[in-house]
Amino acid sequence: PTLREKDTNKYFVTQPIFYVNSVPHIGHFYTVVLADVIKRYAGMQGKSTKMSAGTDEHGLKIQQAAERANRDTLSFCTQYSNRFRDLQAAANVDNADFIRTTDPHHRQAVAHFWNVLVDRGFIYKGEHSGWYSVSDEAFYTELQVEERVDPSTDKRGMFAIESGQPVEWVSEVNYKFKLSEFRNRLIEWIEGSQDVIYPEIRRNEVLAWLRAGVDDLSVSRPRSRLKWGVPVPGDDEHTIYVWVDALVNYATVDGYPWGDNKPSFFPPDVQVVGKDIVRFHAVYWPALLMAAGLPLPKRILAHAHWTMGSQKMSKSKGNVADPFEAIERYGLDTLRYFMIRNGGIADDGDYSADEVLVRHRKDLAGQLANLAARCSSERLGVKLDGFAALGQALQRDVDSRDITLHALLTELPDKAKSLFDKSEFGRGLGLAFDVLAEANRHITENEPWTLVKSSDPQQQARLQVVLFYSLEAVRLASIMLLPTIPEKANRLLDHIAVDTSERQWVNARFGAGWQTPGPKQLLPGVATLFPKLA
Ligand code: ME8
Repeated sequence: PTLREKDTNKYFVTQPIFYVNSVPHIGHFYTVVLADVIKRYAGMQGKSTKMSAGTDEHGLKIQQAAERANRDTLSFCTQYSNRFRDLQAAANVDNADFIRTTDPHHRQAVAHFWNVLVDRGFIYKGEHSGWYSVSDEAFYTELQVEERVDPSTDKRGMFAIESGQPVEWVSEVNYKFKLSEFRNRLIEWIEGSQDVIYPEIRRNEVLAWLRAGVDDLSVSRPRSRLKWGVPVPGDDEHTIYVWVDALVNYATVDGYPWGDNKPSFFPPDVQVVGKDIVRFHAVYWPALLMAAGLPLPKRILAHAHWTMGSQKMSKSKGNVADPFEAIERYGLDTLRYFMIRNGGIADDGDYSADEVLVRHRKDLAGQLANLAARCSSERLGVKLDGFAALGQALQRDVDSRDITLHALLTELPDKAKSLFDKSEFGRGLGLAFDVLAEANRHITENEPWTLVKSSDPQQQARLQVVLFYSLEAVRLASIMLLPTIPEKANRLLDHIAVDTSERQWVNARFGAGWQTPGPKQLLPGVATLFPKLA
């Protein structure tokens, strides 16, 4: 039986579930925020949204980490899981369903999923030899490893080329999944749409792997080696491979197994992952879903990584940033804005305290809040006669000084949307800030503070037009910033008295803001929105 499709208005965004062998760092924070921005942006377009998050707690990596710490495995997991749960709240994630793979209902769902694969004939037992990386929880072939000296220990050893992690030779009897049978269907799926794997560099990478050929996948480990996981149903001597277990979370979080009911939100509309785990999400996961007869995700969004000092972040080098500390120091929305603006989808971003401060000072305080303050009635001492008057003033006067800004404001929403739709939020916001810079130039040139002193009716009319442009620039930029800096953008919209019902994406249209007679007074307080940081 095929599953009935979910309602088209439902929009499901997933975060990867994080390993509980260490505390969250700024890279995890980025994934979390990016997923939240995508979800909020969909919500602004009237979608009913769901986000999943959680922790990946089984497998050898966690088992060994708990052993090293001399701790009970589950309480070890709980301690770190809680830190990732805290991160959701600290990042102001809009309502995520948080799942732990040690939850009993998830463990039952994994066993069910396994049985479906067995029933449909995609699991068999076989000899497996290969190189295993505990850190990556992945098998590698001879071609995917190299012998070299580990610079941190000076010892020779074998390492995975792609991740740089040490590997060990393993030869054992495992259950295997007939991944190779899905090669052609996977290629068709990816080639069938430009977008199922984004960005293109990752899409090409996945197609190249598939074209080179795929082997069947080892999906269990002998219990003697791996105890911490879900036992293979009917064979306690084997434990289900942690990645199969982990990937199933995206279904369990929506109530899998569904039986005769249809899922509410599955399949995911966007699955946010880092570029390090593309193979698992763009090859194994869709193949497992095809095998189980379940619908495929609409899109895998693989973002680039954060470096520090242009180097891969690593605890041993000491170049890891703690997101909780950074939020404390810069304020959440400033950090969210910096990560989204500077963080890449295709290209790596470099995390630096100086750059966070520059974004805060130049963009948020210098362009956005500054423009809002410059056109505010308290500063100018002008009484606004309802916003409708501003729009009418615009109809009457076409002034050559307005042409550039007029065109930019008119084009901005569609241009930004085409980038936002690809989750290129940083680039879309770049356009909004270009327009804010032009709006600041425009207000400097037109000097409303001089116009306000004149009693000439023409000058008074001109004042209304100038204010109209500035307020529209603030309004459009604030609406576009809502997914990224929800708290501050809402406060700006309060400041310019935009009704809460007019903060949807459809309201981001030049001139659309002031059709209802607005209030006569702008709220104070915009100057302290992005206070000076040390
Ligand atoms: O891979 N820059 O968990 P994980 C940006 N449990 N993002 C980064 C990053 C960096 N430097 N480092 C990590 C796992 N990330 C599995 C996932 S999903 C079914 C199972 C982000 O704790 C990025 O999203 O190692 C990456 O994919 C994720 O954290 C990996 O987190």
